[in-house]
Amino acid sequence: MKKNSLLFIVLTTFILFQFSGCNSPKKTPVSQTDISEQKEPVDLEKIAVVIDTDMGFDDWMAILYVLNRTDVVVKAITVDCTGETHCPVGAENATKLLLLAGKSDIPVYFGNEPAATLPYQFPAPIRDSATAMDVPGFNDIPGSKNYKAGAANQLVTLAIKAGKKNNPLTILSIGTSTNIAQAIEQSKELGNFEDFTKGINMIYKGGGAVGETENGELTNNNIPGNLSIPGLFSSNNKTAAWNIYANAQGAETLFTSGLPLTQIPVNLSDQVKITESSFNKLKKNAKTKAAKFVVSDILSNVNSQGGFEKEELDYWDPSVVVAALNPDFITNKYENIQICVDTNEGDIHGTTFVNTPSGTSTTCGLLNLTPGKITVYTSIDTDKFYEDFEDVLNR
Ligand SMILES: [Ca+2]
Repeated sequence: MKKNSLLFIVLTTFILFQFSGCNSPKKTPVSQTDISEQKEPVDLEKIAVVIDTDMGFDDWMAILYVLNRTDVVVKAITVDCTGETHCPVGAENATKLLLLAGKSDIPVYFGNEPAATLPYQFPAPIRDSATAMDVPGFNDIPGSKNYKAGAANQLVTLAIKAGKKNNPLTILSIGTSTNIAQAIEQSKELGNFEDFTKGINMIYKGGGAVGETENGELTNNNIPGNLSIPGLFSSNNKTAAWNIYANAQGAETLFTSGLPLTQIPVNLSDQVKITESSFNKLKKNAKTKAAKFVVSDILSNVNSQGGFEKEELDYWDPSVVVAALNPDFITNKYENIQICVDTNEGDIHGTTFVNTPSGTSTTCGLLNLTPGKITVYTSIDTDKFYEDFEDVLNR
């Protein structure tokens, strides 16, 4: 943190000096590349991360947590415009979060909304609320224009660059798979998919759901989807979860790409509830701007759901990033799993199925399977989650 802040001050001073007027002495222009070369020694000590987010209320908390991790350097935030937020407002909101965290130097890029995804959008009130980001005090933070279109293109560029420096990226995917799927397609079209792959250490995909365990193996029995939201959305589809459902085709492109992948399904996220007691502890101990923002964020959502007695909120995306960055918190995981995504129309659209080794299920029969072996985290130590989440936010 200290090292990073110092670097930021040095860079900011340097950049301000560059633009401070014509009366500065003549000097050799220093390109953007030279600046990033200067960052190199610091970067190599840290986990290089890109946060791919759809800027929902839980994404905001997850982003602040990642930004506060002293062992992480966030290379970019890519905003997914197919999920909970609308763009480009979602990208501008990301710049406000960065300002709040004192990290305005991190670039923000936003993607697009493919026409094929329109029938599967998140409910309009959720998207409107995520876009308005009406957390008390937040909209007083000045917006910045430090964001651009072209999220997929930037993912390709950043990954190839990271691969060449032998410091491949960890991608925290907490929205739909739209940006990553487009990056995969673009790099294949340009013939540099191999270089793109070299630049990716691991993609942690938050979302989807897995069925019950039998004889120590995952099955497709009773998959706990999360599409139905009381008062907002009802569906006969009981097995799909939103991050996959909202762009099932994109998810399939990711899952079948062969890129290193760890799925963190809602089975894990649902274990970490936003309870009144955990909230009260967080509120009591909140010292930093980040922690105080998270307290306001939770409170405004709980109030809009009729209070703690009625709300059913989980730390969805925070649990994904905490799990991804603390593998020692994981209490149950399955390795070497093959998964397929249902992209057909119908009541199981967007469901992720496991290809059960016993072969009892033909669910994946006609669907495309992951060629590589993926890991699925299904359980987290919730006490460690609450403790770490609070500690890191207060750094
Ligand atoms: Ca999200």
